[in-house]
Amino acid sequence: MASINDIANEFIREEIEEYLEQPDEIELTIEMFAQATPAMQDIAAALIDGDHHTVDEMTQAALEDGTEALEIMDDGLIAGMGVVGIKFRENFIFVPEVLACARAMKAGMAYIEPILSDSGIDPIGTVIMGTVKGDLHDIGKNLCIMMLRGAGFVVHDLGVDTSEDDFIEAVEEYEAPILGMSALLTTTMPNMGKTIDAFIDEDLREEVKIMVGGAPVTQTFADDMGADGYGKDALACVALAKKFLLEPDEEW
Ligand code: B12
Repeated sequence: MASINDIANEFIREEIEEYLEQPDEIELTIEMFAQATPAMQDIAAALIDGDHHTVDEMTQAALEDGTEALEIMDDGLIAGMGVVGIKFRENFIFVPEVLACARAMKAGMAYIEPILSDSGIDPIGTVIMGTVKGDLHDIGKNLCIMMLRGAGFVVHDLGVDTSEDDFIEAVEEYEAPILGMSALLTTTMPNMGKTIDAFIDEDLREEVKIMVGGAPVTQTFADDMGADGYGKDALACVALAKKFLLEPDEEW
């Protein structure tokens, strides 16, 4: 088991000591950062600090040094956002600070995106992705889109606050066999179920495989609302989309 002294970055050590209270979260966070390189820890620290200029420069430098885009995304950007999420939940920081962190995340993702989205292979299928109605969170959805494009999918991004009708229209217009919905709020999660019901009402449910995700979503919730699959992260999102395509008749 790693200890806090295995983390090279002093700012991150202080953040963990000052803001994290739940033992399991402390343990997981220490494990996560202890296995990350000092350069990735520095990116995470700058993101937690909401410093988009530094995240921008460090991401570029890490790529130039030969670090894999996926490592920067996981060990730098997503790891940093994990700490931001805990501080926000515990009311140590508020929306303006989180927006600064989200801006820093986007500054890093701007370099990662073209790399992860460039599959260099022929398109393998079409996916419609959007964040559900009432929900403005798009960072996780955008990561999924990046990874799907990198795996060879053509993705039509409907953005945030997407209504049931917009999802239906897009699936019909692009004849997409796969739809992915993202939700980050417990209050907007039911809109995934409402969208699935709308597909049933329009007699289109059999035409499309529906996957769902987002921090509060669980496999049980996905099953209860009648989704075809749930993915916990962007890699799982790609794996699901591939399964839907290759084995469309399987139960998920
Ligand atoms: C950044 C953030 C914001 C930013 C969003 C910026 C943006 N452009 O997205 C801002 C500041 C705007 C914001 C606003 C609000 N937020 Co907010 N936010 C967050 C925060 C800190 C991080 C979310 C994030 O980006 N995570 C990083 C990404 C990479 O993770 P992810 O989204 O989970 O995505 C991954 C997986 O879930 C999965 N995935 C995601 N989508 C999909 C889809 C499919 C199909 C699949 C298979 C997988 C998949 O793959 C992704 C990549 O690995 C979370 C905390 C948290 N723990 O999640 C709170 C959080 C979601 N927010 C919260 C709240 C309350 C709000 C506000 C209501 C605050 C307010 N008082 O105004 C508003 C709501 C605005 C709205 N109508 O949507 C709460 C929700 C609580 C709840 N029970 O519902 C949280 C949990 C914070 C908390 N209190 O703990 N927020």
